[in-house]
This record gives sequence, structure tokens and C-alpha cells, in this order.
Amino acid sequence: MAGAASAADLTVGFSQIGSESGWRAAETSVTKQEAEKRKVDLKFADAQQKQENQIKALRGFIAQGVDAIFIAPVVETGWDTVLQEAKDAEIPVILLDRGVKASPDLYMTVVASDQVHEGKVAGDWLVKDVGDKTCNVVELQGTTGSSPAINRKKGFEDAIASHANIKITRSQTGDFTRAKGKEVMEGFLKAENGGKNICALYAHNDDMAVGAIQAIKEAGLKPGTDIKVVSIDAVPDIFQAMAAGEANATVELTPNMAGPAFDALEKFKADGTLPPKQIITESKLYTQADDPMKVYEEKKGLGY
Ligand code: GZL
Repeated sequence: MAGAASAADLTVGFSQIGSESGWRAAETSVTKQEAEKRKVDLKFADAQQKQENQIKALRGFIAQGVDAIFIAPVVETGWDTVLQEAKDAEIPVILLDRGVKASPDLYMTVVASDQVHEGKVAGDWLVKDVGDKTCNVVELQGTTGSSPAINRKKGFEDAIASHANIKITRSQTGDFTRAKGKEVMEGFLKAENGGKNICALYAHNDDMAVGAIQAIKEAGLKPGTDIKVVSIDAVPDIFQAMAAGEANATVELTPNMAGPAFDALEKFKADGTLPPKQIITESKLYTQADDPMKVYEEKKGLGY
């Protein structure tokens, strides 16, 4: 259509949290590919997990006069002022993969999974797996104050609420990283009779689960058998662990939040159509029954 803004005319500032997990690295590479495909000029800023760096990056994008801002907000709170500054500069903001506690008129849309549902799917799998056996669960939470950590905890607790035989006995943040996941799991194992009192691990992402699997093995126990392992993201390495019988289930999170975000932005720029306030991506359960090495081969090399 004559005069319709094509993506090629757009400059988008992207404030990314960092590279704390394989999934985050995949999201970054997919976002850059999506921008490339659409000939969008993407200004990328890595915040190294710090909110103040994201706020600084957003102010830089506003000063540059970008056409739009994408941000994966590291935590839910503390965004009102800088989002208002973007709104005052008439620069639309799209949230990727995490939500914020701010007035919805301060951002165009959030492209993310239903994180409560992800936690519920993980919990439902464990409920089905353990039946009426007593099961003490340890939980590795994501980054404190982040929407996935809050929501995935809620979803899992909803799933086990009516099953008195399943209880979360220890819960601590592993900040979505392998190293922290391993370290915190080592503490859980020590505190729980060398792990003999632990029936299952629920990790808010696969990277923490992979770190914890290492700790379980070093404690002389069999992950996937002595301690069941359920997590979220569906990164390649969790499928390798599943194929080795060391992990049991994961809930897939697509790393392609940018595709729907760019689509919404292009439509808005072309004819002013606003997207819904939430664009929810699919979640899919994978278990050892899903030919894990085949899935691993399909996923590796996709930027993880
Ligand atoms: C969830 C996303 C989480 C991933 C982690 O939408 O924000 O952040 O599950 C990542 O791997 O660190």
C-alpha cells in the first residue's frame, strides 16, 4: 500500500536482560534474525541482569528517537517513570517474555507465555507421576521479583494444592542460572539427609535443572529416578538429560517473542491498528516418551 511503513523503515531499540540462560541466548539470536529478515535497524543493549542498565538503555533509545522499544523486563516493578518518558516521546513499547506491574497504557502489548499455566503443566505432570505416594519437592525459583518466577510458582502450587501427599519443602532462587541452580541444590541435598528426603525437583527453568542434576549426581543419587526433575523452557540440553534418564519433563517456551512483536508493530505503523494488550505464546509438555534425542537434534543450533 503506498506510504505504508514497511519494517525496513523502522529503528527498534531492544533492551535485553542479559545471557543468564540458554533460552535467553536463543531469544536474543531469534530477535536479531527476525529484525534482519524484516530489515529493521535493531539497536541492541545487554543489561547484564541489572534493571538500572535497562532504564539507562531505554533513555538512550528515547534520546535517539527510535521508532519503537522492545524490552524483556528483568523484574516486574520500577518501570512507571521510564515508560511514561517513552509514552511522552510517543515511542511505543512492547514487552517481551516478561510482564510489568505498571499501567497497561504505558506499553503497547506484552508478548509472553502464560507463565501460571506453565507452572500448572509442570505440577500436573508431577501429580500424575507420583500418584498417592508421599513426595517432598524442592523448588529452584527464577529471578526474585520477575514475572516468570512469581507466576510459575503460583501455577505449580495450584496444581499440587489438592494433593496433600505432595509438598514443597524447600524453595529458593537460583536466578535462572546453571551455576546458582547447582549451588542451591547442593544446599538442599545437604539439608535433606543427603537428598534421601527429596522426591522431586521443580526448577523454573531448564538451566537451573541442569545445574541441579550435576549436584544430584555428585551426591551419589540418580537424577530422574531417585529425584524426579521437572522444569520449563525446553532447551536442547534438557533433552540430552532426558535421553540419559536424568530429567523427566519440561514445558516448552518459544524463544521467538520478537516475531509477533514485529508483526504487531508493523501493523500499527501501517494503519494504526493496536494489538491486544497480551499476545500469549504456546506452551507444550515434553517427557522422556517424546524421543528426546530427536528433539535435541531439531533444537540445537537454533541459537541456544
Ligand atoms: C520466561 C523467561 C525466563 C526463562 C529463563 O519467559 O523470562 O528467563 O524461562 C530466562 O530461561 O532466564
